Amino acid sequence: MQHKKMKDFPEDFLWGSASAAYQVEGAWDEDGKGASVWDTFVRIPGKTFKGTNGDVAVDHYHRFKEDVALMAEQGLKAYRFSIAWSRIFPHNMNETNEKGLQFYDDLIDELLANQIEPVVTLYHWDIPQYLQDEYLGWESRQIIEDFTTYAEAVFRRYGDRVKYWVSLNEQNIFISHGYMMATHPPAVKDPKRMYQANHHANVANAAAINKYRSLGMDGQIGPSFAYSPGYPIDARPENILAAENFDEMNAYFWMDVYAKGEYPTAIWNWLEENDLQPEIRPEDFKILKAGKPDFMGVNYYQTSTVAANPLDGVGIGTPNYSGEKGSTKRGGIPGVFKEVLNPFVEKTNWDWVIDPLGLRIALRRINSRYGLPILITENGLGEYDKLEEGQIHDQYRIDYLNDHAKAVQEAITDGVKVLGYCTWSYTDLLSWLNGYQKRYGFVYVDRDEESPKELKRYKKASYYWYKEVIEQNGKNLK
Ligand code: BGP
Repeated sequence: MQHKKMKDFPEDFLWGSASAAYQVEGAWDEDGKGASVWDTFVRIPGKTFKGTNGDVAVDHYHRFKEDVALMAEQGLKAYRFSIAWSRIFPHNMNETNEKGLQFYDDLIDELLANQIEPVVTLYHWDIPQYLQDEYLGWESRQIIEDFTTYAEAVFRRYGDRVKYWVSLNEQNIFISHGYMMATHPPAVKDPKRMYQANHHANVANAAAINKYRSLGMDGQIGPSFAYSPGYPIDARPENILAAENFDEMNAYFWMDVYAKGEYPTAIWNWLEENDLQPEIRPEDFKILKAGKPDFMGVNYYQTSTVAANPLDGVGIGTPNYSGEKGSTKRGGIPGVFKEVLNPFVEKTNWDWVIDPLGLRIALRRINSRYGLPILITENGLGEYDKLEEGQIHDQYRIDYLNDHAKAVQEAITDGVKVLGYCTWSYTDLLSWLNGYQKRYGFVYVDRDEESPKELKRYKKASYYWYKEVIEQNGKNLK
């Protein structure tokens, strides 16, 4: 629908930006930190772009004051970051590491001193390596207890100051990449194991939310889901059904569990038919149903366009991790759907679809299906940036963010409750599989795959643009 008049962004709207521990901190083995699965995975030859790792990343661990000062100058209202579990419990689940705890105390205090709301992610993919070694991490039910223990420790430590918590970041991504595509740790290709690990992650997520509630803390908690709404390629009924399949299997399969504590019927049925259903204990549904989040966190980058795929049709595809436009090989699930090219939308150099209206559609669908408030926990453009005489003219990023923020305003005008908008990312950082050349930040960090150089920070054109958006509470969006 088209509106005659747009609603304003709410006065307390969280104009934010985001990062994740492994992608920014560096200091991978300092101050008592233990190894995470990512510290190990990046050392396997051929796993990441040009063998890049987060050993130094953008050295946020040592430079967080400089980074927060840049946020403050920009007027940022919220900063979403994640805690590295292996800084808090480096060697086992019985002993915490005071220096690791202190780092996040200092970061949170620095943010609050600058009127920046901390939005804290408990888990952004970096499970301690010893839990992987001891019992295969997410594949064991023991993870439910251990994740809850870790969550409780950080709730108790920071809960007086942190009012927004993200439980799991993109469970759909770390599970599918970790256990189906083998592109993330633990690099397994086994759908049966994937669905079991995924079920444990669901229960762990709900158990952490339940723990938060039981502590009676004053704040909000929810997961961040990577939602790519599905479009049918055309109006042929079989393609409409393929799009339904896509959304049920790739989105509602997770979000229904978060919001309703149930698996969608058609997908559960498909799992049983293929003998892929996870083992579930009767008490799991009690935990899942009680663990309904306060908000749905959404990481939105793109939409997916799909068509019908026969039982002998295409399987898993190959994403573009090189930045060579057009190198993606689209895949699908035989008998369910296949991804196809949408001729109506632009793409980035990494073949990610640019579709701002898709964000409004995503917000509308979540609102209709779950009736939960939404916190946009990531949205941004990964591109090559050029540093020219100390300046970065990233007009393409300004256009991208402007159009997406405008789509958020349209969704708000549609009646969707949106708590905030966190761009990905604040500074440039390590892109898990794409090295340092795929940049997302408002702040350029001068380093590349070959060398961390001096890690000098430069404000991009988009930094100044977002400053104005925040000042005017979105009134200057075009
Ligand atoms: C999300 C992750 C982020 C970030 C972002 C961009 O899936 O939560 O951590 O990396 O995507 O992805 P990429 O770095 O692959 O371009």
